[in-house]
Amino acid sequence: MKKFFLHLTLIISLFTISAKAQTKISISDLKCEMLTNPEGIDVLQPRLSWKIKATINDVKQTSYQIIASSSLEKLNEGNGDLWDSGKVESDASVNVIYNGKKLKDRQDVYWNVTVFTNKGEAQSKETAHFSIGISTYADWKSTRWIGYEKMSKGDSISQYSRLSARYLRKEIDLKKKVKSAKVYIMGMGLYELYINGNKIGDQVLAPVPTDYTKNIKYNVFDVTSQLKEGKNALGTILGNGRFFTMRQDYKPYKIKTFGYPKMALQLFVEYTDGSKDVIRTDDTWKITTDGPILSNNEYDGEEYDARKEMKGWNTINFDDKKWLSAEYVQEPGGFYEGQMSANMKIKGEVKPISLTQTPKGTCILDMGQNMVGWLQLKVKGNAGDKITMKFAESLQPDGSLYIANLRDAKTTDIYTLKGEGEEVWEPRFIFHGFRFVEISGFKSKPALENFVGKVVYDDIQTTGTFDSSNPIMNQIFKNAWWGISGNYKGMPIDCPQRNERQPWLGDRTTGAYGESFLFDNQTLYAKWLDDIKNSQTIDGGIPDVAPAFWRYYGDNVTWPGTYITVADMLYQQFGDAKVVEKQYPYMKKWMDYMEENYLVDDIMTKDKYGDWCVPPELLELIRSKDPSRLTDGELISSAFYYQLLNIMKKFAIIANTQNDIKHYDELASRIKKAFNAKYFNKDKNNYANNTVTANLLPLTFGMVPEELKQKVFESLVHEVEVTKNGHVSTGVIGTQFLMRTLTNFGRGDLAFKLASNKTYPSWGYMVENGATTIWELWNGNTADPAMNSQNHVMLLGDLLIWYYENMAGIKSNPETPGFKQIVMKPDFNAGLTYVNASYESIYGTIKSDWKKDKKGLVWNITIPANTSAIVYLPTTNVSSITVNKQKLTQFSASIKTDSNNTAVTLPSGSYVLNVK
Ligand code: RAM
Repeated sequence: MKKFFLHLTLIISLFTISAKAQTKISISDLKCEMLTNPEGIDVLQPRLSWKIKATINDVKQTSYQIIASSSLEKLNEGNGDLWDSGKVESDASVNVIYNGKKLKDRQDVYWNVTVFTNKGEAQSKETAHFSIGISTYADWKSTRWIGYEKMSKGDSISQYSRLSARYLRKEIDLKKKVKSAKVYIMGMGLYELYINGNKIGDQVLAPVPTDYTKNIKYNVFDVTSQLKEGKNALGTILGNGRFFTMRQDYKPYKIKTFGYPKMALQLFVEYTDGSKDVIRTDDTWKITTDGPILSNNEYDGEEYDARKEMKGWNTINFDDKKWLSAEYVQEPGGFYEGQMSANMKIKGEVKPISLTQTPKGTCILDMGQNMVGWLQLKVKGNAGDKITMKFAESLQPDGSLYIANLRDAKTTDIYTLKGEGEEVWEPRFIFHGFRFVEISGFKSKPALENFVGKVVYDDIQTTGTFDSSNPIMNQIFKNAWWGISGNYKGMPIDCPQRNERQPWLGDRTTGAYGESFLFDNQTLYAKWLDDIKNSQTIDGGIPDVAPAFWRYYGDNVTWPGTYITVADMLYQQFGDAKVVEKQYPYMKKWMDYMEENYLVDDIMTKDKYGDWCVPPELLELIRSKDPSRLTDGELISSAFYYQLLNIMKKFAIIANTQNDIKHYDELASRIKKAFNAKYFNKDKNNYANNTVTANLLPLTFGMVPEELKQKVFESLVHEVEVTKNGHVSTGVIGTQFLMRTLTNFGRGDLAFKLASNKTYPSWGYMVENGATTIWELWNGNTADPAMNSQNHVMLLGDLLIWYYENMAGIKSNPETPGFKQIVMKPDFNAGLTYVNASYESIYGTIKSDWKKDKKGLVWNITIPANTSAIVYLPTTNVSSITVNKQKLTQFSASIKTDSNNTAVTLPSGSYVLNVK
């Protein structure tokens, strides 16, 4: 009797656990190759990922089963005609490689997954879908590139080149009922696509820019619902983007040009009876340059004459007799690739906060935020009235626009009215970086309601939130968010406002890593690494700007080295080993090239930018000339190269080229030796001229002999704390490591001082002086305008990494990349009294919310399902710690203490930790 009872209990409790679990576990996000646009995937073995969400603690995946089908019907029937993985015993829930039937070009794949966990099983609620792109050139061969390779009235090639947008159209007759249809478009530089008058997709400024002589991205859209049996109209508008870049014709040697805008498109239609049709660009398409977009140029702005609108141009039965036949034009030259990263989108709106009349009779509009995008205009008036909008980041003391720092960019949009009641307009092929707009042409004073700011950046998710007890740090975080997002333009650019806007490598060396906490930037940076690879010279050289729209092939370590550090970021933060394998041969080639050409007596002798943009001796300078502020270039390049060798050692294991390790190892120890011999001052325990950067680099990279580390650190601290009175003295190089190294060596309080400073030079000084983004220069409010953008992200250094890893305590364990295990070790004593932060990792949301007062510490944390965390509590008194109101000692067996902390490994779930 007794036995039976026991048995029964067991069954019941088992049953309750699994029944509970069934309702509490779900799979929220299914992802394939981390794509935003799941059409036109460019790999035949995509990686599949899913996130398990659970409201119960301690959920670990034990196995999974993926079903992939060629149609939704088949998938719903459980028929995995492409792939049924069977039940695979594995805890892998991210980057699982598709291993089913060989996928064909343009094939649709529908998939779902069932996960089995220690707490029950769950099936994905959503169905994921992707389609394969076009892998062969043969498929495109009979599709012709078309365009119009001449200038029209009003166009010019000059310092401020002008070119009117191209409008193209084609009517097609579909004889039968459409079952499915996909369109593949390469519209260079920028395109908008319409079918029967409707815009296809919500992307703007598409596609992402590349060096079009190397590779060209096509976009894919499912347009089944847009087409009907009978006549249909296809229409496109082509803008200049980075293709027609004849602007600044005074520097032809520097700025790469590609020619006039052009396009290639193919539309694949399948009818309900199974037959198929392909519509391709050819010379039966019609073209005109005589539309309303008179000029469109990223730097100078867009001009639009609404009187020239061609009503119905993108619908059927439009009279296009006056249009020309499209010309066959040359292919741009690059390979055709499916675009795997996000296009830009209008991601938000900003309402202006004030409108002030100027003595000139114009108005100054204040958006209240330095933003990137454009202004939507609402206006009533007569045909021919002109509204002019000039964009700038700040104002002069007299209230007029400050435009000196834009250099020769005109940043002006002009709208000419058609005079038909209320007219609403916004540009299509340009963007501006601005807070203020000077508006002229209104007959009477406009109202705030006439304008809306459109915030434009890559369509990627914001993944991080951060709030703390320090208002300055919180405002810096917001400014960083605006700066980073605004400079995501299908590639990371340096600034969005002046006549530059280039993807400079050195601005992102460590920045990309900090940014990855705020944005899901995986596909953006994976694409950028391809841009960098494609810009490599035959010898192995990597430029400072990639795509190399500006030709800077000067060779140095710090800017090109970003190629390697960004790959490392993708590995650490997203667990992306595939990107490392892919880029490895080219990274190695560059490392070898630098070694062969510039390593002399084990010192890397080539540097170009030094510690770029240190706070200068005079507030109006851009660059310091004072030798005591500058760090030796060869010291910087040697230390950096040493660090890159260490990353390459790790990569060699991932890429399975282990023979390289020995070489990297030997070279690294030679460089370390030569470096210490050359730069270490034995008598003073510091390096070279004792700048912060000179001491910081060898300390951070592990080049300082063990027994001297503490002494060198003391030299560094003395410089920061005493000589510089608790202020930064570093530029783009040193600032990348400053905050973490101070904290890791036990001076989190000094790092906190730097982060919360309001006096010059500091990030807080920017905030105090009205910055709503991050400046290019520490002295951005006083420096020479020749190089002084108010929206640059490079001086962030490692600040954001420090916010997350050291203040919130959200860090991926380097042993388990991609946050499979999280290290939660906030520095509770640095100076903050609370932090509330979250990060959406590839496994799910990580939260850290702590508060410290006289009564002790309360810390709420969330660890995503299928991960774990090592959690550090700032006490050695284990009995003072509770977890969910239970004594820690009763809660967990995996407790370790060191001289300051108690560490416990916790499985997934939400916990309230208390230290009394
Ligand atoms: C300037 C830009 C950029 C920087 C280069 C070296 O043109 O500000 O950010 O990387 O210089």
